[in-house]
Amino acid sequence: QPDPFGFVGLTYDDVMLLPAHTDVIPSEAETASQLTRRIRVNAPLLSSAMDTVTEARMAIAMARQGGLGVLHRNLSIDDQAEQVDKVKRSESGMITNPVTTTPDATVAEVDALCGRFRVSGLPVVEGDGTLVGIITNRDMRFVSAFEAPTTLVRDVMTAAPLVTGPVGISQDDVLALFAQHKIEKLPLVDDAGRLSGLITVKDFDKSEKYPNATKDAAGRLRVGAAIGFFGDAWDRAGALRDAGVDAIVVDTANGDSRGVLEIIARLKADPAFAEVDVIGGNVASRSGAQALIDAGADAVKVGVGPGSICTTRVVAGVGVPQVTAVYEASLAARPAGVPLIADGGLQYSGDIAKALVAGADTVMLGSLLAGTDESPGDLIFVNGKQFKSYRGMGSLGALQTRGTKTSYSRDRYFQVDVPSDEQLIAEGIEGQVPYRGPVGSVVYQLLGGLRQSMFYTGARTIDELKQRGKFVRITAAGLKESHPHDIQMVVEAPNYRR
Ligand code: RVP
Repeated sequence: QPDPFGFVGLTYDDVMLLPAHTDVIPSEAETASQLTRRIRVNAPLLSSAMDTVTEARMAIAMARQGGLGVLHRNLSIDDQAEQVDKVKRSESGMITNPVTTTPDATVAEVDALCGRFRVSGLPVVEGDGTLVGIITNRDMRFVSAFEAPTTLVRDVMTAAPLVTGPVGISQDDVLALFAQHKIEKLPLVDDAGRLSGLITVKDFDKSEKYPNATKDAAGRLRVGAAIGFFGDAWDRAGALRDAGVDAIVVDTANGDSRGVLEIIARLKADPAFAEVDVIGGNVASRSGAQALIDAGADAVKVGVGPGSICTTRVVAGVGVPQVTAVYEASLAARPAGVPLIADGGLQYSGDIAKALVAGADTVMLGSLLAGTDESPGDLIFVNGKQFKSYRGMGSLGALQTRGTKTSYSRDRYFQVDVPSDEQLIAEGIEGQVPYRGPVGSVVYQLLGGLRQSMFYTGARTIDELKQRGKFVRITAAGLKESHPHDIQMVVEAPNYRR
């Protein structure tokens, strides 16, 4: 290296965006951006694949807000696939593969299924899939808890002939049938009378409530899920695909490595995964991004060490401050037309615009979302204040949690051959973050902040922001001036915490 100290690494707190002439007001700014080569999102926000951040509930909330959740992989393959399934079933124009029951099941069994999938009723089918009835709350209302285990579905269901629709029915026709027959569920059947889908009134309500939701072509919420590269990672990828995952994230601390590049290339070459986008990471250099692009990644995730819970930069002494890392990676990604995800290290809404101007297309958030209602885990009370726990996937606790015998958080840090738990080298810590209420209000503030950035820089779209945005480098004095100073805060702001 000819000039080892000439290469300076900068992060969010080192830079500021310059104001520029504007004729855009914040409410006109459009926040849609490219997540992968094929997937577009209305909000450029992802939730981290961490066991204190993203399970089905978070993924549903993020997709409804127009972003995307990436399900963590510190759990068994079946459990992770079930989480994908939950998201895909949660809201849909049409449920293509509805949960069903049979005439000989008991009301107690139906009740259990309804609870598990959070639905209020089930179509009843016979062996070959022929629709013979429907059973909903209305049919079960007068069956007591004592009778439920012995009462058969056939005796209480609403039996055929039912109001049904053909596959491909239009939204307007569905609404007309709901109104005309005062029903809330419309089973769809093929010419032979076999059940081929279900549309519920609840899904229409939700579509109106979440107009920006990230949805697939069938109207189902989109979801991402993490895999590793070691052991049964390939089986995990297959199970996630079968459950309907939209994007697989090969989620490691060092994406520019043989195992990661190989599994990405294998996924991209296999026609069985043609419908699934593959995101690779993490890297923090131009050459690292180029390696993932050459392997075929549909998006590249950037970040080595910026995470709030991450100790890689002190334990290993390795990493690149995040704004420089994103910029360097963009030198490879932009000419290739591959979107970049800036992962970790964001503390305030203003950091989103900085990441996008540096070259990212979306950002991934851990600590900013870990304190919300939708993250896994309970509220913790300390001195009357509310917190939720948050830990790095490289923390000792996370490394010791096994997803399956051969795939777990450990391969994120390439420590699959460590003989005992005592010999693990942690690269993260365990802690807690302040409780922040529902994801909806956090995302609202984050997107609101981004719209203000777009207003100040005169950008109507994210593309314009990326083109027009210009940086100024600031000093420690500048940073001090940027934050509130010479005052004691007495009222909590919804979007600012020191
Ligand atoms: P942050 O948003 O700053 O909390 O960072 C979250 C990111 O940190 C994750 O998306 C992931 O890339 C990274 N991470 C997760 N675990 C660890 C660790 O234990 N070092 N780092």
